[in-house]
Amino acid sequence: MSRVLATDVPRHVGARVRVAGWVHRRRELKSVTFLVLRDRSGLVQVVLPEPAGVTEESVVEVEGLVVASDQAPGGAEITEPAITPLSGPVQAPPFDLYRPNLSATLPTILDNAPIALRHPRHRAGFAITAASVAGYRAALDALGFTEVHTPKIVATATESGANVFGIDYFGHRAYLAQSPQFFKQSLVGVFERVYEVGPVFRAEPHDTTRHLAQYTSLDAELGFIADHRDVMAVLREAVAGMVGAIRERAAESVALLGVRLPEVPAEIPAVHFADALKVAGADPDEPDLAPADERALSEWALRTYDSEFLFVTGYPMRKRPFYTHPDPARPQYSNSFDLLFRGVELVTGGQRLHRYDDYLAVLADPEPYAGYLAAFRHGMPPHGGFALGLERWTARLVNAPNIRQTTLFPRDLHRLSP
Ligand code: AMO
Repeated sequence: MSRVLATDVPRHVGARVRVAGWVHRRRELKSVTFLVLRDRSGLVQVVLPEPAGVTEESVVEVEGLVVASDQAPGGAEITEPAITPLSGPVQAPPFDLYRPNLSATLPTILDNAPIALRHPRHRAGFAITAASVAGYRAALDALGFTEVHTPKIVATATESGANVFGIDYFGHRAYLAQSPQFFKQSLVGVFERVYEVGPVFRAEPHDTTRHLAQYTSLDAELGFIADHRDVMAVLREAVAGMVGAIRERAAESVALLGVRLPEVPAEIPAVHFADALKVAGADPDEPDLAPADERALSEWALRTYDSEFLFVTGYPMRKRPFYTHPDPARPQYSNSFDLLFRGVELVTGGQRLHRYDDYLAVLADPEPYAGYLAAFRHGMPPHGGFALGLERWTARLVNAPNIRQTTLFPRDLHRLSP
């Protein structure tokens, strides 16, 4: 008899089925025992006339008859079960997984991540993450992008030297990649349009609710652009694809968590950095936006444009990495952008320098960048790209106050395990 998923059981009323999963909850009453079984699809109730002899989180196979029941989740339950234990836990779980919410602090939850993640609400956030990535891939595939996989052990820092992890590489100094920036640019010279979904590493010395030492970066880079606005248009499609895929593939998780999915405007509103400072009431000489400014700008975009997304364009050149293309009309500003979503910076991107001589002009010592500059020696089109922080995205969607809640196994200043 082939295995039926828990949530499909109600479609088999009157028939015998075989299900398999974890004992989510065990309730022994005087003359009856209820087991709730959990598998990847959800929950199903099993009813026995005697004590079950299996503890919570035991892994079992159950064969039995499906009967309709108004009281059971999904409207049906399994009766007359034959239960085959596959493995028994050696220890009770550190918290009751059947309660609507885990009653434990975040550090305890993270210390016990392999078990805490089994909780339906915790798992649901990661189903939304997975759907988001599927939507990202589908949207960019449809726009002619090629998915690439680039090295994570690299010879030079890409963003700034400040937060790079150094490693010993066969006796040489090497680094964990802070971003696939140089590779994705080089690969525009090959494929014109590339994207990557992969880990990046930042030695973040600050303990914040939105920074990790390792996170998942959704990168893209495309050639033959007029300026950064062409990149912003692609990003809009990618984000719309992510929201669409969540709606299609993670509807149950969205419902379970009460997630309100955002509308992605056909054209996401944009404000220039100089105006953004005014809107946020910040000092006009500030070279960057503070987190409080980003929150103020998001509120303003919601009020003014009814949009939960806002582009801030034209950040000052002095705050952007060396590969950034200046705004030809106002060279102290750049052809770059951030995308704010629900009060935080979700994406950074922009147009890049694409002429070899422009790189020689901005790099004091081009020698360490020889590998990167090879592409530019041999002709590169005007190009640009962006990177979206995946864990931040899900955190904003599910309204998690801490990015660690939407990271399976977070890495930060204090945490390297599990
Ligand atoms: P940037 O460094 O701004 O840009 O990173 C892009 C996006 O990644 C997310 N992010 C983080 N998420 C979790 N923990 C961190 N420590 C962290 N740092 C950044 C944010 C951010 O918007 N190469 C450029 C991108 C480009 O221009 O294509 C870059 O890496 O959501």
